[in-house]
Amino acid sequence: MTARFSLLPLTAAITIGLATLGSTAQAATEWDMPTPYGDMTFHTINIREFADEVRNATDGELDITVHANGSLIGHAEIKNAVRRGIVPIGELIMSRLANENAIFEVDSVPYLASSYADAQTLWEASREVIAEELAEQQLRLLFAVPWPPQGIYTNQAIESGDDLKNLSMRAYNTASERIAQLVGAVPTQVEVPDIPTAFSTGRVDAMITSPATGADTKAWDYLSHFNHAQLWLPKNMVIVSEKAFSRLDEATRQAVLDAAAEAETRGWEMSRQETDEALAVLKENGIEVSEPTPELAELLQEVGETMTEEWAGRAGDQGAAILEAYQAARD
Ligand code: PCA
Repeated sequence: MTARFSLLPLTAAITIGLATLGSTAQAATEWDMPTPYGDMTFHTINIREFADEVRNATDGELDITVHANGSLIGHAEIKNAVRRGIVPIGELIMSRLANENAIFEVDSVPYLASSYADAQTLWEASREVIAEELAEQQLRLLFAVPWPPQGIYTNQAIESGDDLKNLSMRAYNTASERIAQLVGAVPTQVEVPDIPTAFSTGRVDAMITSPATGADTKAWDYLSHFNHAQLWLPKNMVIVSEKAFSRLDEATRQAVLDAAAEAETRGWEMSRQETDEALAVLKENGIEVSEPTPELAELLQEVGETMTEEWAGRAGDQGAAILEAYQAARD
């Protein structure tokens, strides 16, 4: 008994001694990074690779842990959590901030930029304005990567707009909500992790998203058709709190910026590849993949024009400047 009591302080002394020794080296900075999206999503794979690169480049001095699936912080809260310093860094879809400023949803206007080349040009034309807008909230934009082109999942073939009327359509931002309204469907916002339940409980019977998210959520379990309408390519962005960033030493800041630039280039490439791969997975699992019929294409073009006008009205001078730069770069 006595021996045991006398051993305890000794163990504690050794532990304290080791901790003191260790503290001569600078303690690593640990950052938690929430994302709303799942482990298997290419975006999540890409940001984990970003975290690995930062860890390697800084010899473990900056250790970023990615928390997928909205497990740490829900999508609606991620931006404010970074702004308030609850977490230093996070990923979210840019267009989720549309109600703060319409420029954040410039990448979700139907047919404004629906190929990778145009999406890239639009990003170059809008990046600075968007980064400035975030900087006003002490947020630094690190990088942005698009989802594959958005299409429409249903349980029957869509020949014309009539087939979309009154469907209860899952949406994820104001643009997907608006397009649903304009084709006569009824939009319901549902986050990706909640998609399977929303279908199995009958809350929704159609959805707007990418081949990637359809494959990730096993759309074939509850849907039969995908219309590859290629409406727009919405982007995820990674933002860091300026306060947390400025606390890093110079070399670590540079390592973050370098890894961010690489993550952006890599992510765009992953997204392109994912489009083809996910379309193949959908087909393999029995989803009928088709392009819009001429009637549907015409309707979606009209809806696109309406939404472009509505967006330009909301986005004001900043929006006009983005459109001008975009058109000039395309000509
Ligand atoms: N997947 C995400 C955003 C766009 C996409 O392709 C979603 O469906 O919410």
